[in-house]
Amino acid sequence: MKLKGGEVDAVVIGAGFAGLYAVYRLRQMGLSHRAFEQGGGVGGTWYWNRYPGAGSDSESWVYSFTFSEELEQEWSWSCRFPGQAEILRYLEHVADRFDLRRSFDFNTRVTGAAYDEPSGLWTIKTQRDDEVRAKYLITAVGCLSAAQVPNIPGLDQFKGHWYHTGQWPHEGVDFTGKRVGVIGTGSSGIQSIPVIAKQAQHLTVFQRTPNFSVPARNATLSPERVNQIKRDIKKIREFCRWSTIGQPYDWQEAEALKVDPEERNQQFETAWQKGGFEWMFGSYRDLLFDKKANDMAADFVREKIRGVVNNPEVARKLIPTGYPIATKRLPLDTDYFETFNRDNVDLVDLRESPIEEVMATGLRTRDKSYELDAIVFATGFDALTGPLTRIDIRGRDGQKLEEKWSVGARTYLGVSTRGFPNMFMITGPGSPSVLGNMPVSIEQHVDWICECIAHLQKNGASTIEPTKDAEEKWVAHVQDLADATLFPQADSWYMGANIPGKPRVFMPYIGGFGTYRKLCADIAEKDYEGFTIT
Ligand code: NA7
Repeated sequence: MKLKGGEVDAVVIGAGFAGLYAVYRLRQMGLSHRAFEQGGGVGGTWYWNRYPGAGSDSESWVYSFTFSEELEQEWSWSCRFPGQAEILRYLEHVADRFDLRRSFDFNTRVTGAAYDEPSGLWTIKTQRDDEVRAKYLITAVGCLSAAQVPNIPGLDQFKGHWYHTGQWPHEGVDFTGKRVGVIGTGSSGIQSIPVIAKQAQHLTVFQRTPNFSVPARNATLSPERVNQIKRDIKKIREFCRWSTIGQPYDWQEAEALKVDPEERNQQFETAWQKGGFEWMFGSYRDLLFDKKANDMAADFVREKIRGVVNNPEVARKLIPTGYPIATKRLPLDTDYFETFNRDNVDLVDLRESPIEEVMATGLRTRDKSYELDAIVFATGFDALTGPLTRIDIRGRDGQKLEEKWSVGARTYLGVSTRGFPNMFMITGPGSPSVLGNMPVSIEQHVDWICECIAHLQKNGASTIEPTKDAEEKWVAHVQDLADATLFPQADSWYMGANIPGKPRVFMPYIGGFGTYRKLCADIAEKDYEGFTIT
């Protein structure tokens, strides 16, 4: 076994937004550290998700770091919702500007991390047989990084090429003249389908659950708009930090059920024309709590779909029913529903006719065979827990994280889990993370973790971990908050429902970014209430 790194204060896993900022802060604190990244470069999500149409659904000027005023003022975004290439360029710029790359070993997958009780150190191992010991283990592995390819019989016989959106070839894929099948209509499917349709000879969309989607209305930013944003950025950022989903807007005081129908429709329509998440999350405050209110928003979108899709039978198949709007992650789109009016696009409803097998030449559902040259799996991820349980993480007494979480993720604040001392999870399950603007969540977590580590170092403490009581209460609290909403009514990846056999538990904290931020700060203030520090 090579002892490449020896012993350091902290090991960071991942080089996305979270890993980059964690390394930046650790360096500032003067703590020795090593960081590992499976990919060949920085970027995390934006390194891997290179599928056509991939991009952020948060506005560019808030989907970025706030820790450096210079960085914020120097960097200019080209448009409202930046694409993958631009975000990756940004993260590469951040890595270079702050000289962060030298902390990372790239192309290095962490395979395991084990806590050693006598020494109080973690031993981290990689697929290259590196071994490094660290007092603190910081996971920056992302929430949606464990790609999920469904186990469809026959995939190995397929003679064409197949791809998962989250593991897209770096050289790109040319679908010109090809018959392409896309499986999945979540955000990745909805972003990629319109782009693939324009290139492919023919596109067949295999849809299991129809999705609601709101127009993004992406647009380039004029120099005047960029300057205005830069002038106001401090105020905008502060608003995001304390808002419900880390965005520059929030729920209104008004409730859908209490305003008159004309006013309500007018408001929905105005926001629809503006585009973006604000249509939902800057709207009536009862939309995710009251089914009747939610139905009003859902019906508005259903009507829009009917209005756009020419063929009524196709429209019927595309119209979501059976779950409240936005309880599955709401996608933003550019001409998604319009794409089904193209002559070269067909829709297959898998609820009527499920996929039975992949053949050498395509795909067969119960009723029909489809000849395909390429298959795109836009089938999502083992969200939140997957990126962590795919690493062999073992805490006290050799307990496996995967085993501990076999009944559902158990954390305190989504940042720590009992039995795994000094392990900090950036945006882990039980934190708000995926319910809003990720960089806002990430910065808050990294800052909190680093301040916690500084506190431990200052006090000569050797370990920190949650008490049994605090963890149990947090798990129950996360569940109670979710149960007060409509979210548990959908088979979503928030609920683990997309992974066969995964416990059906709502994973993120839904009490709001601002509330959570305050809670974390109060806990730190009260000498890390709910944690045992030795
Ligand atoms: P999602 O949102 O999990 O979407 C996956 C899609 O793939 C969804 O439509 C699924 O249908 C479908 N799916 C999954 N497994 C199958 C099988 N076995 N057969 C047919 N269809 C299937 O993943 P995305 O990558 O689009 O988005 C992930 C997040 O990334 C996104 O929410 C943003 O936060 C960024 P289902 O709805 O489960 O019936």
